[in-house]
Amino acid sequence: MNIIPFPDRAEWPALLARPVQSTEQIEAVVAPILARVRAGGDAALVELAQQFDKVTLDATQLEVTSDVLDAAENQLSVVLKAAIRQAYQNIRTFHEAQRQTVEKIETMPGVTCWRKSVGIERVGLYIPGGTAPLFSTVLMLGVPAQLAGCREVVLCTPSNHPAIYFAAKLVGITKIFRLGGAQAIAAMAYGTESVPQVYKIFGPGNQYVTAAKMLVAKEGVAIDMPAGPSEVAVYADDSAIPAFVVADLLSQAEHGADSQVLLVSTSKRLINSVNLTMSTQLGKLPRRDLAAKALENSKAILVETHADAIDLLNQYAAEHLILSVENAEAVSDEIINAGSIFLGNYTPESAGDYASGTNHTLPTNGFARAYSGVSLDSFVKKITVQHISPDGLQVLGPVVEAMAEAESLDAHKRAVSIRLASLTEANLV
Ligand code: HSO
Ligand code: ZN
Repeated sequence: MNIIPFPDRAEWPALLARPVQSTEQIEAVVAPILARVRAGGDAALVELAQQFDKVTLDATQLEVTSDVLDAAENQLSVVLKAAIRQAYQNIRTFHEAQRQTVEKIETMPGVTCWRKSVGIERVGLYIPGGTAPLFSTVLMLGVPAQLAGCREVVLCTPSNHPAIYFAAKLVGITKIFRLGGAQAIAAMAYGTESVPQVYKIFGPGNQYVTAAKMLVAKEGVAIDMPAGPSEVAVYADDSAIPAFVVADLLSQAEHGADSQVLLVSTSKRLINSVNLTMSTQLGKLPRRDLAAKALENSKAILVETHADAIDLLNQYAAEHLILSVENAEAVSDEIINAGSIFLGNYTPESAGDYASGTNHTLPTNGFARAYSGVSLDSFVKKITVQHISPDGLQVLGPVVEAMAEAESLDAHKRAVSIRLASLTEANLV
């Protein structure tokens, strides 16, 4: 790791900056793909699968059949299936508790307002292919979609890993398409003969997938959030166990060469032991080349005081923040910017990545300053409802009339006055 002792506050922004990705070049590649799918539908998807993924399909093979989905179960070990079922249960329990009960609020006598949650009717989930089959992400997106009551949930993935199919079945997804890359996003955004059009698209992906999501978002399709490379920051003191810290840093680093890994401490001793232990653990990893690349850009920052550490971490706004410090829960109260926080020596990020119950789709790239991770809320819209009784309008009406008149919006005023007049007439009779 690159050890940075006591950097000046003026140096922090540069130290904490994420690599900037030029989106223009990627968008120039992605925009024509979107246009091709929009114009050509399934036929374009078939051509693009051949061109980019070297997969020969005809249009009838885009959708994964129920036989293939059912067969997935027999291809997995009993242990893995039990693990996936347990993770499913925990994620369900945590997200179920996010349901809010509808509360009718009387703001003035006879004036009642409330908000109801309705699942987004059609949503699309994208699960990338690549070296790690992210079936855990199927649970993280599929569970809240299921709980929200989304009527149609479509999944696109270029992977045919049986655990992806098994997880999809658990969360009740039945429409799965063998589609990857920007063309998968286009298919869900515009709809084709076989892929249903959706209103919101979720899920991770490479720069092309992210660019495609950003482009369709400009056209009015909602997206979960712009995804950047995954990140972890660990704040550790002398109560931390260096080997655990190393393991956590490496668990993030193995995601990809562009993963962001940051260690912050007031203890020189801790930073030195982490640094010494790193190579031993790294050497044992099958994905050590990727992890080593990510570590080239990693930083271990030594700070003077606890207050400095907190300020620095709040400035960085990590996707994942591990607090391996004494009184971790009290320290977490001082954190105002982070996607998800992990407390103490026995709470690895991996637990949240897979199975504790929290969602692992989280804001990267500093977005944690203003965005939350995916939750049940991400899959619902909230519709406000109100009812005003005749007595209610008598008290609220004059308020609205005065404001409408001052905004010079006479028709607004009349919509109230006409009713108030009718009530007065009714009273006179
Ligand atoms: N750390 C990733 C999620 C993940 N890890 C999936 C393993 N599988 C982004 O939060
Ligand atoms: Zn992970």
